[in-house]
Amino acid sequence: PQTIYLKDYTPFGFDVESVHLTFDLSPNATRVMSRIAFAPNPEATDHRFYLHGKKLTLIKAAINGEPVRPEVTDEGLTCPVPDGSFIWECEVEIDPEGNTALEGLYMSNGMYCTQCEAEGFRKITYYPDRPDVMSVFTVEIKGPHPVLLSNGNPQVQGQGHAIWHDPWPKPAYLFALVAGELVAHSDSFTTCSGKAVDLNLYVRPGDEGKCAFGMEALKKSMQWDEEVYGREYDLDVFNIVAVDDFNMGAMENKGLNVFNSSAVLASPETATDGNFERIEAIIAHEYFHNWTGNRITCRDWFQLCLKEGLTVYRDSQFTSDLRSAAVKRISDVIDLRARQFPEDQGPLAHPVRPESFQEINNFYTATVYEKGAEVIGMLKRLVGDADYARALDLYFARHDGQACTIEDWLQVFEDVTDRDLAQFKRWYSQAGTPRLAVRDEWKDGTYTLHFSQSLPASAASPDPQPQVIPISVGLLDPNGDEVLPTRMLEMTEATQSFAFEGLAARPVPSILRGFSAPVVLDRDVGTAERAFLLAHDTDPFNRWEAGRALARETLMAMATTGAPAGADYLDGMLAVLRDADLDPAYRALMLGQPSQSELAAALAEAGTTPDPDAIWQASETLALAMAQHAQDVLPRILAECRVDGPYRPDPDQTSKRALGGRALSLVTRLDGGTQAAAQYAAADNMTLQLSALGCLLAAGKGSAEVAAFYDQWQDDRLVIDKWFGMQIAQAVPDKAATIVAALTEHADFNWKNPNRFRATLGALTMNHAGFHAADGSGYRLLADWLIRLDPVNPQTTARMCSAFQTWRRYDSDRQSKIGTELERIASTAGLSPDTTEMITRIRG
Ligand code: BAL
Ligand code: ZN
Repeated sequence: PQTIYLKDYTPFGFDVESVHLTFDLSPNATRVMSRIAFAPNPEATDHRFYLHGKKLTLIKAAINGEPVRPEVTDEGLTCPVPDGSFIWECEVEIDPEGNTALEGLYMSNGMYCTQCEAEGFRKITYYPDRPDVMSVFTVEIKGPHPVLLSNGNPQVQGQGHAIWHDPWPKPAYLFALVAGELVAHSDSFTTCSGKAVDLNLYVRPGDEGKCAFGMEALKKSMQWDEEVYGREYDLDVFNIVAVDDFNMGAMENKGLNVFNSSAVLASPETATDGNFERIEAIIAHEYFHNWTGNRITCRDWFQLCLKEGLTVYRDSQFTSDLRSAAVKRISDVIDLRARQFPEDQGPLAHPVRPESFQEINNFYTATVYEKGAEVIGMLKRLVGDADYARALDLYFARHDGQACTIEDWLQVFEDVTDRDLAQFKRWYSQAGTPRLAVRDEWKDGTYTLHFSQSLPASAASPDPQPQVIPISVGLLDPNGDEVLPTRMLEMTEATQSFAFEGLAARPVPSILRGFSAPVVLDRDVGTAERAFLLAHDTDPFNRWEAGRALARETLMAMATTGAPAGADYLDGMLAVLRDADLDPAYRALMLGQPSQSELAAALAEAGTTPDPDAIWQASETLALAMAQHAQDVLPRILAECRVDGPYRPDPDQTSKRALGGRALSLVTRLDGGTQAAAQYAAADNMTLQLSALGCLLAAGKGSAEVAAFYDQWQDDRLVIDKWFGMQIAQAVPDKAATIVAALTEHADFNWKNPNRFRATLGALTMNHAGFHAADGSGYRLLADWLIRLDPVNPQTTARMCSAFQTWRRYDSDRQSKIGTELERIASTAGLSPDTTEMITRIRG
């Protein structure tokens, strides 16, 4: 495979003035006719005419009406062209039904749909498939389907024929087409300037009852973007389509978002509170891309974080505004540590803006997305809210209609603030998670914090330099009262000290409040101080963090020395659980244990080889100890968390069910499942039904409920994904691979459907001790299935290879077993470039 470098960027030799596409749909022989107006790009020096194209059968081509015979390869074509402007016409044939990779134009349950980001458009027709080539598209669709959709506004809509015109210049990756027997859930939105926009959510017949929540989320997103970012919608219609077979969560195609059905369809009976919250966030994310991604796009794929980091940041602001900001922040940090930290600290580490890649699909990563969003959060913290708003206004005004870079993005902040952001830019160019060590000193009424930052050298950053780290700090006095409210320290040096004078007593510091930078904080803190912060910290994030650290430390001791559960942890948690003034969702997060994979990482960092079985056992033992410690209050908590009245996925009810779910899982450890079985039997919504099922399975019970659940939901594919996933999530370590193997024999294991594959094999990789079973059965099973899926769907295969990225943490026996599987995958004949790149990087 070829490596592409950021430094080699050159503009395309031609501008595309207009694109006219005609689709004659047929499952195995769709014809695509293109008529494209090219003109020499005055900013380019290389004027060779090259169009990308893959898996296309060229029928004919012409320039200015004269037939031509281009030179065609597997990747594209070249052709002599006249000087000046010219019209390119071309007809190709493609096979949507045979397209199992789900990239380009493909079929899902009889409907046609597309996925073009990043480089799928070249599987539809010959085109300069690069994000800096933007054009106005007109799309004509012919096919025997009641619904025929593309980007922009409809010009003609009739049976078997439609024409769509998108007036906004866009890159090809934002192209979309959908055709099928679909039904619409419709609504409308009036924008701030009084323009009416038709909103439609298209679904398969039978799914109409699962649209209302997504539609409300869309309207809230449209309103929020007007109010908070001053961004108004810019077409007459906004369409969303739900598709069952989809590699990603959703896609922001201009005016025609295509969604994985799991990211949009929801009803109280079939979706959990977590599903509803995720749907709200993804609808918002894709909608927000209309400005951050579509109106202003990326110059090249190295700049992916320009749109993704910013849009993730914007959707997190949206969720914080609609729901609890503290809960959202904590949830985001849990996710960052679970997905981004291992990436940043292992063989797949890359900068937020990578400088080279082989397969761009492998760079839709937690680093580009989530660390990319953290970087924007830091920038906002450094410049302040007012200057952030001014910089964003300037960004939209200056770059509307352009394909931009991170340099363009930082320049607007420099222009607005007169700050030099050269050092800040290292957050985009250096890979790895910085470690921030801190020690404190108390002398004569002055309290000093001495910080030092370090970043391990890596291939991407062989000579790492200090980064700008915003460190939010508050100080508490020994009574737990705040003596210094949150203040932001701006660290720019490798080592730097900050002094606080005039204090009556040595304070207790609360450092990195709100997780003000994506770093690992190293500080020797005693259990008593952690317990003090757990009880008193006024910063909700750091209060949670204190509990998390206590949990981590006690679990590490339990897993390595067999120590009993820590009393400070148990007492502190009990006090939190009892505190009815605290948001139940916040208490629920507090009660959650660090994941077993996070514990494995923490042990490895501390120089101890993690033992997955011992970690699993410690987690089980701690949960039982917590249940026993909280025994007296659990009935009251369960009663408090009962929700009367009809189900609503709003913050109030969701919060109660979150804490109720935690309480039930503790109670199940004491009563063996009596109350969980009762909740299962009485449940009238999926949140309660699924949480009860999970509790029963964790207790080694629930076989009757598993069978009943299947009988009840066998016709609902999204619920059956949960059925697969829950059995695997709750499998005990030594049975996990056997259970997964049995489930892959089930008639409903449609392994070509990415959701089902993820619900099964993906769930295995999340069951830490099960995946890392000492006999290697988990590794072998995953490798078997990755090898089978790769020729069918390289993108989903490559993504799941990251389950092996942490392999160097484990003992030599496990490393050897994983090494064998990596070798087996790598030596598979015809392995895709996607998977080849991932396995090569993971093996190092
Ligand atoms: N652009 C790919 C899907 C998303 O990030 O919204
Ligand atoms: Zn996105």
